[in-house]
Amino acid sequence: MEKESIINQDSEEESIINTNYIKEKERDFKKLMLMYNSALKEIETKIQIISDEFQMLYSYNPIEHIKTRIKSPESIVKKLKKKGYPITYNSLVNNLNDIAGIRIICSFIPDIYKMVEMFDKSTDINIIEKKDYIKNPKESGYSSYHLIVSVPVSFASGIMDVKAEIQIRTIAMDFWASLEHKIKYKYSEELPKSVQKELKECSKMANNLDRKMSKLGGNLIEEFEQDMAYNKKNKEPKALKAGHVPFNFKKIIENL
Ligand code: 0O2
Repeated sequence: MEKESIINQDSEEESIINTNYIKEKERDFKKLMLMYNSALKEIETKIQIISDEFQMLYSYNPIEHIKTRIKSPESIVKKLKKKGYPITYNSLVNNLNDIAGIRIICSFIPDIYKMVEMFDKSTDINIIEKKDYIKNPKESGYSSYHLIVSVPVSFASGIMDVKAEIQIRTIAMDFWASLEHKIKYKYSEELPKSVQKELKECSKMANNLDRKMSKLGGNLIEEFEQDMAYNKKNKEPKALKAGHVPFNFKKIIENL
């Protein structure tokens, strides 16, 4: 099914540069939101499966919590205007990747990369773009790992690929980003330079805290994988760290 068929064709001339456009075409907007909401449900289920798989494989769940959101009409219009795109439904579908957003909060930094690896292996989620703002933080100090993805969603009228943005970050990164977002709201104009500087300082502090905690926590998943590789090579059990449950797929399959 063509993307345009779920929403009415709207010429660029027809567009009205304010939120009234969305209000006037409420029915189309509802259809769009149904599409993005369905994509969110699909992705959430997939993340839940990845999370269960982690729990089963490593007796460890790197996901602290998950948040989902659909961008508000005001925020959609603001972003389209900011980026100089036309305010139409076609433009919104084609130019914005984060109408549907999922945020995964992980415990430690290595967990984020392990999650990305799991998404890489997933055959149901198609990764369109990866943005590593952990290795390359934004000018503001913002860090997170972003994945722009698409998922096939089944509707009565056919299957459609819907785009979404997955933000993966630690608790410290989320703490900084959430508060920075709130602080930005206090100012109608651009943030004063002094505030920008202090926020950048705070992001460095959050980053140091993250790295220290990650060092203390160690790379729990990697350690477990190393233990497994050692066991395989030496054919004798190596003492596993607390919480690590020896896992033998072959044995489980044989006992089924
Ligand atoms: P909100 O509040 O989530 O609706 P681009 O690749 O530049 O064309 P885009 O979408 O600007 O497209 O990409 P980017 O910058 O990779 O990521 C966008 C989202 O990341 C933002 O969405 C925020 O959620 C988050 N983000 C990026 N930079 C910052 C920052 O400096 N501070 C905070 N707190 N969050 C940030 P929105 O739509 O801008 O906002």
